[in-house]
Amino acid sequence: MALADIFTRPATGGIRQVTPTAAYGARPSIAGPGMAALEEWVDGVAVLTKPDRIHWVDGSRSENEALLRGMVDDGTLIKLNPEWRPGSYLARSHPSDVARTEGRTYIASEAEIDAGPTNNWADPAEMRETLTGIFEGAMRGRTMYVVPFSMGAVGGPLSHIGVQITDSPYAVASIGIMTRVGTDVLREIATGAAWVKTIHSVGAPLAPGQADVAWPCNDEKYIVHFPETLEVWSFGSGYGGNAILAKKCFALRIASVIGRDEGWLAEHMLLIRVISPEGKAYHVAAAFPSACGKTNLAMLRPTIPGWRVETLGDDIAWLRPGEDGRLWAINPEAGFFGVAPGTGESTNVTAVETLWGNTIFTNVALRADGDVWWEGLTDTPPAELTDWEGNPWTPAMGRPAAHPNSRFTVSAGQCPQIAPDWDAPEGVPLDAILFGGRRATNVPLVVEATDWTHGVFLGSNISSERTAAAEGTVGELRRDPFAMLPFCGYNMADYFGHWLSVGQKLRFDRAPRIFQVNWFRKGADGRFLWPGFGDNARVIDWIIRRVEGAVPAVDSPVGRLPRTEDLNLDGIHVPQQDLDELFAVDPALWLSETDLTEQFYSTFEGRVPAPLYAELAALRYRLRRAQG
Ligand code: GTP
Ligand code: SPV
Ligand code: MN
Repeated sequence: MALADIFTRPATGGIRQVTPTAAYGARPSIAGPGMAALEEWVDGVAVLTKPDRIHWVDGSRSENEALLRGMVDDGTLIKLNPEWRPGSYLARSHPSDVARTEGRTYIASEAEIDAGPTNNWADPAEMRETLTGIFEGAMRGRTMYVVPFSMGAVGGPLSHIGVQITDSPYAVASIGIMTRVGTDVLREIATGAAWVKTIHSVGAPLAPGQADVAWPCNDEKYIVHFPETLEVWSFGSGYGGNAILAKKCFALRIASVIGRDEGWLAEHMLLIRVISPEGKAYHVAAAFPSACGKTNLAMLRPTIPGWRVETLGDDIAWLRPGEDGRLWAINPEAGFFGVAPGTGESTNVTAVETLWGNTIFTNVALRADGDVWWEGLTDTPPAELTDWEGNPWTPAMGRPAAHPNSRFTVSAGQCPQIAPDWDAPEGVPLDAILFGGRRATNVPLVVEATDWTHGVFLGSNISSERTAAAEGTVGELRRDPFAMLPFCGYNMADYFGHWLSVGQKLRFDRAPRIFQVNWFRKGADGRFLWPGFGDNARVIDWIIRRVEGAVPAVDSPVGRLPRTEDLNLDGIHVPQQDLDELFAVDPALWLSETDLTEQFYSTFEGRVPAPLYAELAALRYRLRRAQG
């Protein structure tokens, strides 16, 4: 049967084909005009994938406990020692399934140009054929879970609903932490709320009597988005953004398309409230590429007295112009799926405290006492360790005990500095937006954009050294505009244009100010020039004072820089030479960056908005003038 048939088949047909199997179990007893379409879709997917059982997830505590118990019994999860880490588990993935697979991630839009040169495009009709083939019988021997979830508070004005069908109980438990799951979402669907269809299979059907493995997956992977029909189909991977479809697939790739059509933005951004020594609150969103410091900044503990930060979100923000001319933001998620390595008392003590219990760890190392460890949690590793692959480990082996993209999954509510109103449906009004990346050279610690258009130009030019969060060579520089390169569901040039148009809906004096930051600039000796982490509050402090118009800035060819005397450096020692290097703008090197920008823009074949070309020309003019 072709997938198209599944969606057009009359409800009665689907139900007749599926319900006779008693093992498929009870449907939810919620009635309403929206339920028929949901049940028909679920039935259709069951007909295609042929699971042994269907489980409608209600989001209850007892259900979650049963799910976790089942995964411990079958070896999917290791229960950690409750004395150290109550309610917590370790999952070890297959060594081939450890990060998002961007090469296997597709945008299947009707027209290729709508995916754009930065996405893998697939013809939707052909892709449906392919997916029909590989999903055929893919859930044999397994339970198919139906997980209704809400991104944003259930029923909130900026929120959106999805349903994920999955044969991975690990994904179900993760979605339960990362989103709002359960019966109240189903009630919204029943009353007719729109919802997005997402289907996931690890792609490892079981023959009768065949024993399962701890981490089923398939060498062949497909992570496919249908932007016109608002669907996601993911096959073959159980890991992170490949499997928790609410996150990158829905809340970024699909939501960016919905946002384009409805006049808002779905962004790869953390969200914080910064409270000044005077007690005034500001809201800041920041887009950094994967594994470039969002979770860390989201949980910032300022090292300068008087300042406080409350966490609102650590990975995704949805931004919408309000009637008041401000840009309002929500964090659509409900948990953190954070990078473990590098998370320790000296870098992100808030994360360490958040992880006290009720956490699913994936691919970290296991201590002899049944607790977990990863590089950077403590300076020296504990005596006896089992590495992320389950083998005995010693430092002498010369490789990390935890996988570089090992992660923790934990509820936002467990964060000790979570904002009390973090899940307020209406969100918060933004005062500043930061763009950043991991740049050892060229990019100053902080630069202020001269206006919205210049800010969009800065965002479109973000590039960053690759990290372990996706496949590819770590350290290699790549362009990652708005930190959205792997997450924009449509043509990136149109996305730049959409950013410009959102700016026009804001009141000029109420739009957030835009800044570029770079915590990762290195000296000739290879060490970071800036202490980073809690000391990033010193940069935020300058940004807030700029928002208040309290300090002047220095014009440079690339944007406005702080006067050194305006940076609060009390209590740390950054040598003058390092400061000079942190803010140095080398016109020759920047001119070669502008060539890269031109090259990059040209890949969009005339679609990049003219105002950004004008910014590029103006930047070149300023750089040449600075060169003398
Ligand atoms: P994703 O969840 O993949 O989107 O990553 P993220 O952007 O949330 O990155 P995260 O905050 O987890 O940081 C990734 C790595 O960068 C960790 O190893 C951190 O220790 C390191 N890092 C974060 N902030 C800083 C900083 O200010 N300076 C330096 N040198 N490293 C940092
Ligand atoms: C990222 O890679 O940006 C992540 C992890 O936040 S994942 O959910 O796997 O995309
Ligand atoms: Mn991310």
